[in-house]
Order: sequence, then structure tokens, then C-alpha cells
Amino acid sequence: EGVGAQEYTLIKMQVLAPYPSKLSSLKEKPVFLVAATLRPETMYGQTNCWLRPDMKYIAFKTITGDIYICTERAARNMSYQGFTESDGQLNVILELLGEDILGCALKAPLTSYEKIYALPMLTIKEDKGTGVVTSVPSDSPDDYAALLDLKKKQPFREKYGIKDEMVLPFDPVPIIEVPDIGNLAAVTAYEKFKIQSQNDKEKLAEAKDMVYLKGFYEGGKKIQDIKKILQKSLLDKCEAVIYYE
Ligand code: A2H
Repeated sequence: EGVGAQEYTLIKMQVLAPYPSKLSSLKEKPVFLVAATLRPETMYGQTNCWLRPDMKYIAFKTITGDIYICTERAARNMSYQGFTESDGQLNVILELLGEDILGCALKAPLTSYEKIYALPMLTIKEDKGTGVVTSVPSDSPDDYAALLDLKKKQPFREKYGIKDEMVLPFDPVPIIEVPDIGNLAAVTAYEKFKIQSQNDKEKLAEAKDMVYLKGFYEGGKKIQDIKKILQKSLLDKCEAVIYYE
């Protein structure tokens, strides 16, 4: 906070009817899972949204009448950034756990999939972003590892009530050509470092070093320009907002 504040693009993913029973009191109202990302230029490649099953989230009403779902910590920050009627005032409508709404269908901006689903990721941190993460398995090794865990492990899907059709049809979408790595950089890195699961912390760190370095710096000015252009177009369409922390 303050000095060194990080700017995120908050991607609004609209919950589609029928709402999960936990959200039944919000029927008729526009409800969004809001995911903080540093990479708005990759949103073409979204395949799902991540929630942590055991983490607490809230639903709160924003000044535009939209209802956002995220951690209370993030909502408090938003209440000081013009998201609510008055500074620091937060209208909490509902408290929930990630597992309460896993499997809900979402409409997400730019992705080529008509609907995507909220799926479990166990490594989401409570003290970063909104606790809601958008998944781009072509360019994020964490996302690819977590998606493969669900694809490979039927019991893992079953544990959280995730149906096959929420996972199996969704594959990484090539969007960005990274020099020497190709257009599915996260997949290449996952295989190179022989990652086994989303819990393979050290290998995932190596994979991320490789992918992000190449993606950001060798992608260079082109990527920086495209990032700003895509962010602006998402903001203009009210499909995203800016959030700082
Ligand atoms: B990024 P930084 Cl394609 N817990 O978005 C774990 N990870 C979180 C999180 C949380 N609470 N909140 C956000 N994130 C992820 C896209 C992406 C991201 C790509 C490539 C790299 C990348 C799709 N997932 O991040 O600590 C989100 O994933 C590289 C770091 O603030 C968010 O951007 O630097 C990023 O981490 C924010 O991490």
C-alpha cells in the first residue's frame, strides 16, 4: 500500500444462471467473480476461474449495483478506491467459502470458450489480489499445473463436485509466441521441469522464472503496448476495472 502500490486489472467474470444455491438470494442481480491479473493481454486464453475451497470470500454491493465476490481484505481496499457509495463503507451481503460456489458457470471477457467454470486451486494466497484468480494455462505454469491436476485426477474432481465437462473440454489456447519457448510457454516449461502437480513449489518457481522472463522482456515493447490497449478496451466495455494494493 502507498508507495509501491501494484496496479491490477480486475477481470469481471459474470456468474451465469442458475446460480449455486448459496447465491440464491442474489437471483436476478448481476454477480461477478473478480480476478486480479497482471496480464490482461492473455485473457483470450482463459479456460476457467480459480477459487480456494477453504478460503472465505464475501459478496458485496458496488456503487454501480453490481455484486462482486472476492476476499473481504480486497473488498475493504476497494471501498477506499471508489467502488462503494462512500469511502471505507462496505455493504457485505453474504459470506461464503470457495467450495460453496465451485462449479458455477461464468461468462468471461475475450475467452474463446462460451462459458467457463469456477474450479479449485489449493495454492491461492489470502493476502494477494482478490483471492479469485483467472486461469490462463497457456502462459501461467501455476494455472497449467492446477488444470492438469484436475484433468488427471478424477478423485480430485469428485472431491469438489466438479463434473468432467467443466474440465476435460478445456485446453490451453495459444496466444503469445514467446521466443525459444513457443506459443504454449507454460506447457513447455511444465514439461521441461517435469512438474507433477500444483504443489511442486520449487519446480514451478523455475518454470515461472523461465516463462515470465522471456514473456515480459523479450516480448518487449510489443507486449507492453498490447497490455495497455487490451486493458483500455476491457475498461471501456465495463468488463474490467483497475484495482490497487
Ligand atoms: B496472473 P503478483 Cl497468464 N494467489 O494472471 C496466487 N496467485 C494469485 C493471486 C493469489 N491470491 N492473485 C493473483 N494471482 C496470480 C494471469 C497470469 C498471471 C499469467 C501469467 C503470469 C501471472 C493468469 N493467471 O502472474 O504477486 C495472477 O496470475 C505472474 C506473477 O502480484 C496474477 O496475474 O506479482 C499474479 O498472480 C499476481 O501476482
